[in-house]
Amino acid sequence: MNTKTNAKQQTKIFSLLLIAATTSLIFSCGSGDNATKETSADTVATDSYKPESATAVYDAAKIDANAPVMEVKLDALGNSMDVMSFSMPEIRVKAGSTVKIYLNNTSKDAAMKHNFFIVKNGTMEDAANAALTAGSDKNYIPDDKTNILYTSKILDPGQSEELVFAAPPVGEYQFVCTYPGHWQKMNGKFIVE
Ligand SMILES: [Cu+2]
Repeated sequence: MNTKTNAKQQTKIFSLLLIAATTSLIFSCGSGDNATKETSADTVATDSYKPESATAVYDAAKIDANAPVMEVKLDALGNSMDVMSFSMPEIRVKAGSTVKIYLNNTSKDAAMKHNFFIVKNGTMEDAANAALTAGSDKNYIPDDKTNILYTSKILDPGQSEELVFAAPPVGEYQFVCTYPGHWQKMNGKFIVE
């Protein structure tokens, strides 16, 4: 076999490989379930990964009885909209734990009703607007919870409540009161590490 023939054969093999690769690419790029079945196991695993899935499968009510409990004392402070605030700017909890927040509305003014939401980072204003639309009939809890991980009911002045929920997946979130007009002053970082 001389060098010339060898090179020709290599070109032929390369062309065949190229056709095979192109064919597999066409299958990979197909849409729908059928296309997914045609592809290799590796590709299926990649296709099934969705960035949203981490929180989409999160269920605050799914509490593991054996999980460590992290207790947090959080006060809603102030008797007017000018000075109202949460007592902590940041809450840190461990992933896999059960979170117990003792939320105490220390206010005395009738307008100082508060709640506690955990929302995806950067969505607290959207949550507050959606809560406003939901209104008092729905306890200021929006129907669409795409970006909302946890909601509490509204606490009247002087009321307190123990909020118990499973820690969300590792990440940075926001906690916020969505009672109308409160979100800008009543919010903080909720960090799961
Ligand atoms: Cu509030």
